[in-house]
Amino acid sequence: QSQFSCDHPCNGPEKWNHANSKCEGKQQSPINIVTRKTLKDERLTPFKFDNYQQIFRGTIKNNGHSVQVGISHLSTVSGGGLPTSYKAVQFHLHWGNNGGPGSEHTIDGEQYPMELHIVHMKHHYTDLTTALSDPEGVAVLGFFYEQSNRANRKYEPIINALRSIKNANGNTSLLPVSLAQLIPAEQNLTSYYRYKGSLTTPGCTEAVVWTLFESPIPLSMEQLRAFSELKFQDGNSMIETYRPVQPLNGRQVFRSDG
Ligand code: SG7
Ligand code: ZN
Repeated sequence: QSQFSCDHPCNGPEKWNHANSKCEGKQQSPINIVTRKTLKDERLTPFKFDNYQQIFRGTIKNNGHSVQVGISHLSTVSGGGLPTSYKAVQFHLHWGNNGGPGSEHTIDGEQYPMELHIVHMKHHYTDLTTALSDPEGVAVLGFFYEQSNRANRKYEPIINALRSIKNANGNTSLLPVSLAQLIPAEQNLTSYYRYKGSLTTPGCTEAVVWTLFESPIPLSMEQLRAFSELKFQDGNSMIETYRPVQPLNGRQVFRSDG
């Protein structure tokens, strides 16, 4: 895989097609989900989350184009119409400018302020590179955020760490946190969308089973704005870290029964 290219602006999505020919593929992500064109699929049953409750002390890193937390304990997801179980590898976020539109996927043209991606790979793989050579090797669980009037206390470990990683390549340890506390309660995760797509950054590999959950995660405006305080590798404000929506090219988007 080619590494993320850091032309100006550093996130430069318009340059990605030139950065890697795979970014011109026919099954790219993100997409706009047109809900009236989605197809209800009985196989999209509830997910089974294993060990999402585990509290861990992760390291959060400003990698120059996003913030990312690696997951070194074993947490897996299965069910949800996935072909097998997948283990969590890392999570990261995409956001806008000071709480403005910033999600990668859009629903009926609506762009949410932020989007969380928990990246998983099939449980029997040991590295992402191998998983990316399998057309269903990676499963990303995507969650939208919505602006709320109240601060979300469950996000304090993440938000508080941001001030220590403003510059690219900065990293700091998180206060104890669990994956479960960062996503909506399990009973609110039965409504979701499913389609086959790609990584949203170069090399744009078409190896991703995408899930977008309907239920958003609330954050206050102040919490959302904290992400815009970060800096890209080139020193500019780390804002609008999303790739624009890509053509569906005839793909069907499915929805669960939830
Ligand atoms: C960010 O998004 C990073 C990448 C991630 C990519 O550039 O978080 O992570 C690593 C390990 O480089 O790529 C393979 C992978 O997870 C694309 O992820 S995304 O499609 O979920 N946005
Ligand atoms: Zn992402």
